[in-house]
Amino acid sequence: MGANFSLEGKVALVTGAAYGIGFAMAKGLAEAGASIAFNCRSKEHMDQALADYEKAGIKAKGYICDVTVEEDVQKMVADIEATMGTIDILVNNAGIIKRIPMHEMKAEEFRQVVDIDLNAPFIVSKAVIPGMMKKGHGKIINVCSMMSELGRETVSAYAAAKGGLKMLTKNIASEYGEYNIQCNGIGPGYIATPQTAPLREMQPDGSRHPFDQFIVAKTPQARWGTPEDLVGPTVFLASDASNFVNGHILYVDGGILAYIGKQPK
Ligand code: NAP
Ligand code: GCO
Repeated sequence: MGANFSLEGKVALVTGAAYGIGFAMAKGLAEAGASIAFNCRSKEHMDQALADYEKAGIKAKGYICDVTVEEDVQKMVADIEATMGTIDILVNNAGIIKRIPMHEMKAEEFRQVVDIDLNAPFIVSKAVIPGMMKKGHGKIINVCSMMSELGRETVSAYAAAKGGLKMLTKNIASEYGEYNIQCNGIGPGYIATPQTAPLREMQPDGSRHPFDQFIVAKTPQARWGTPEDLVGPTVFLASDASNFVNGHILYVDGGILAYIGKQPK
């Protein structure tokens, strides 16, 4: 094969990879050959994650570290560099959402979402970029969203943060391309994880949640995505196969952004 998708010998840090999308991405990177470091905030999630990685046959190094705390992130990155080597691949995956009508949202709640979903990718990228510059290569993948492009009711903070993350991606690509660092985004569509579980809850009458039905109708592939749907695109953007792809957002959405929607019957 002409393209090189192997991650043999690479060190990857995936933030928020205790479960959900981050876990699947980290597992996929490990299967392509990378050594994995990851973090999350809670000890309970960490214990479960370490057991899940072990069960998957992956030796992953876990850190309890909140991505919004710059000092802790700097310490985590320094420890990874000292014990595993320079970070070749960073996936800024950790994120939260708050679904609250904007006119009822407290400024503090808005700030918390922006802090985790936008300020933290800045903090973690800032921590790994010097090592990448020194080594002469690096891959940063920011986990964006449909809400990097679209709005909807109740997700003002999330959309503001993910729209900002799209532009941070383009700016990192612009600023560090000359150091052979590629920064791209992955924009997942609607993916079945704990974050979206409330949108898929069965109704008391046994019917599917209206939002669940709406998303299936809105997606040409007529289903929710799975975290595993994101693995191929992640490995591609982490590997030498994408060495001239920079500042791009790869939407992995089953076609949502291409589709005007089904005509009413
Ligand atoms: P999830 O199931 O809620 O998992 C989030 C992960 O991030 C957990 O491991 C969580 O662990 C960690 N985390 C949250 N805040 C953190 C912080 N401050 N510091 C460190 N770790 C933190 O979410 P997901 O659905 O997998 O989503 C992952 C990413 O994809 C997010 O950026 C999300 O916005 C984005 N996304 C999701 C979808 C979707 O449909 N699910 C679609 C597009 C984009 P702890 O709680 O232990 O910290
Ligand atoms: C929501 C969802 C989304 C998705 C995702 C779409 O409430 O609309 O949670 O925002 O999780 O980010 O790409």
